[in-house]
Amino acid sequence: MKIGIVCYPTFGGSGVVATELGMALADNGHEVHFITYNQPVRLDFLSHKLHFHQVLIEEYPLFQYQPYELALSTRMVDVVERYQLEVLHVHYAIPHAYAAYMAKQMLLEKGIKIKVVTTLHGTDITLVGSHPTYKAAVEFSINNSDVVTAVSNNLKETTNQLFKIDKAIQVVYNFIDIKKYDRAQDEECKRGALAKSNERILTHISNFRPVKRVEDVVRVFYEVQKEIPSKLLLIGEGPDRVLAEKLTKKLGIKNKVFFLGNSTEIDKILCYTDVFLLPSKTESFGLAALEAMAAKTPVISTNTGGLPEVNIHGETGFLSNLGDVKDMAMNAISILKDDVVLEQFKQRAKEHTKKFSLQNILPVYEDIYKSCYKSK
Ligand code: GMT
Repeated sequence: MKIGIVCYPTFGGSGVVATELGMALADNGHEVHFITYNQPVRLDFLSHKLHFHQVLIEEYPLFQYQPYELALSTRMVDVVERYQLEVLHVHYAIPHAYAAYMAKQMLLEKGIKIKVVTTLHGTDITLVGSHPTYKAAVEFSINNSDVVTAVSNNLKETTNQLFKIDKAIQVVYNFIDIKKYDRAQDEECKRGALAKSNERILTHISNFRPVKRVEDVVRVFYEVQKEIPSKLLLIGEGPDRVLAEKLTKKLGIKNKVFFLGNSTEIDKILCYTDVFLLPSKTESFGLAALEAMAAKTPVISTNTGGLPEVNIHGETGFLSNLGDVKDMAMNAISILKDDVVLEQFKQRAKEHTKKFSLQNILPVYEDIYKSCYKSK
């Protein structure tokens, strides 16, 4: 099939999922066209099956805000027509689903039919999409997509609570290429560069937005390091990084915390990790937690949003109430203090990721595209 993928090309989970999906589809013989404003960060190769079409914005002084949706839908029309695409799969509703609807209408005028699949990722519904500024447009573009998917049951329920949705939302879990993480584990893991042999390593990866509660990460670690010799790795960039840095100074643990910035080698970093921390305010799925588990890392997280569908309490890690730093620290210590317990959690975390393997989820998306094609 010929599939167009529209996403944010950044380190955010929706862009990562879209990019991994596109690469896997191309590997399976489909022709995939990414339509984004930059080459997606995880798109590490292009081929005759994998294309990238940049959305360029004309700066014009009249506009306080450049009309990105117009440029995006125009580019979609152009690429669909030129490469005879059959499906447009847009990740993150805002503004992609809306732009795809416009592209679909413009193409119809030309006698070209295209199907639109919209995947809801989380903040496009919970934090941004339901805001009165966008709500009507988001609701309209969800209802006018041919197929709508959500990355967890919780996100599906939340979408139906927040919007008047008149079509069935299909849950398709996020997925992971487990083999990639196995390869990183097999290679030499240069853990010694970051911690002494008796120290445990805790890691957090995110975009450092307020929803991630990075200060809670630091506070949990503060409690843990009192009992267990350990180091904290913080991966990613974002507005709350400064707050986290300040807090490490205030708590006197600056020399035990490493801020490593954004990375395209998450699999390699995770191979050092003993416990992954994700104390988010909400998380529709928690792709970072799944990536950690694929690298045999138990997860200490909140019990919000879709996290209980990914992290199983007492099995792959632990879930705590939002903000309950003491409970999260106690749970982390209970895993980290004993080699045997740690190994059991590691094994179970890894085992659980099979449910979310690329092999299981890719055919679900392929069936969705096929169903669109049949109903053309
Ligand atoms: O986590 C973020 O803030 C980024 C955001 C995105 O869309 O890139 O992540 C959302 O989508 C991910 C992929 O489906 C999910 O794993 C994240 O849980 C979700 N984030 C939130 O719901 C806060």
